[in-house]
Amino acid sequence: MSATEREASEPRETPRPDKAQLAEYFRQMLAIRRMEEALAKAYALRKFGGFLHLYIGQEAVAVGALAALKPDDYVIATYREHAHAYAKGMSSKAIIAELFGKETGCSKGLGGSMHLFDASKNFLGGYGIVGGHIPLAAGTAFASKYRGDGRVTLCFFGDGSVPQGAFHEGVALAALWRLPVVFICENNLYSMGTPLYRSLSVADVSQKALAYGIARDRFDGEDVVRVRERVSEAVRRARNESLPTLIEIRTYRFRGHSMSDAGLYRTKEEVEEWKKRDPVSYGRELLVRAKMDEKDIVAIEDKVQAEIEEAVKFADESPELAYEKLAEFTYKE
Ligand SMILES: Cc1ncc(C[n+]2csc(CCOP(=O)(O)OP(=O)(O)O)c2C)c(N)n1
Ligand SMILES: [Mg+2]
Repeated sequence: MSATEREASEPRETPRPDKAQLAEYFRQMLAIRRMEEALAKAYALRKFGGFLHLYIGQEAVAVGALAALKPDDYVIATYREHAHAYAKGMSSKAIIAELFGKETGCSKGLGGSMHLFDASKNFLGGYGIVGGHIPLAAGTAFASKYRGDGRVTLCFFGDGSVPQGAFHEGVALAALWRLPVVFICENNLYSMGTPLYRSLSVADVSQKALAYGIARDRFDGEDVVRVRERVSEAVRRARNESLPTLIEIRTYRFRGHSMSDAGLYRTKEEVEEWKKRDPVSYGRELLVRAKMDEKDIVAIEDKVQAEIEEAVKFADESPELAYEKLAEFTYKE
């Protein structure tokens, strides 16, 4: 099926985005791409250490899915969460400074790459334990239902979470208690160096929804508009009917699992094949098709470039947290 045929056969309850919305999705995806490229460069220069898991190649998933939300809704994600944090409205300055271990970072430089967090934006992390945050998403959704605040929780995790007990516990409770949560499995075909077929007996992750009697969906994630439309349906179900959905979005990371991955478990040809479906290039293509002037697209690209350069400079020049303050944020007085 061609991309156009696929688009034609897809549901249309969510209105097609206008040119300004398409431009905003492209801007966000490009900013995330440039931010992570800058982070990779800084890591190579040893400006910071620890873990760094890049999202490059998957941008349309976070941007499209979060475009389906209201600002008050909750988002919770894994250690590959820079994109989700940015799309939830956290600044590139707060994110980059956090990775650089600076006081101006969103977690005062004490959390780092895997622990981005901003309560004011209802972005609840950043979790390093595979699958460990899935029951937490059931918890925030329970809180929303209990309080009647009308919020939806979006929970992102990888294919590696699905065989974990915590995944099944979280989804089972969400189903039983009819919680307003959307579980999004970003199936990038690998958990570290382990291909899907070695970790899951059923390749179609969305089928796990059948066991719990909840709605499911499954589609490819390179088109930001498709992601927004399909996730919007699940968000509506959560908000209007207080029912959970499990969505599997097939995607691919272009880089290694983390910075220390030599990538010996997959071929160069496979990676190149997936790069032809680059979500950022596709987002630009959508703008061309919407007849946006080339100079206006270039203006977005220039603005993004300037934003990221300024954010890196800001992070470079920011101070580290004073030694005496370290415990202030670790223990409650
Ligand atoms: C409970 C647990 N087991 C093992 C690990 C080590 N680990 C870190 S990432 C990862 C792979 C997870 O893959 P996936 O869920 O597919 O996400 P992806 O990295 O592909 O985005 C593993 C096994 C961990 N962090 N937590
Ligand atoms: Mg994976």
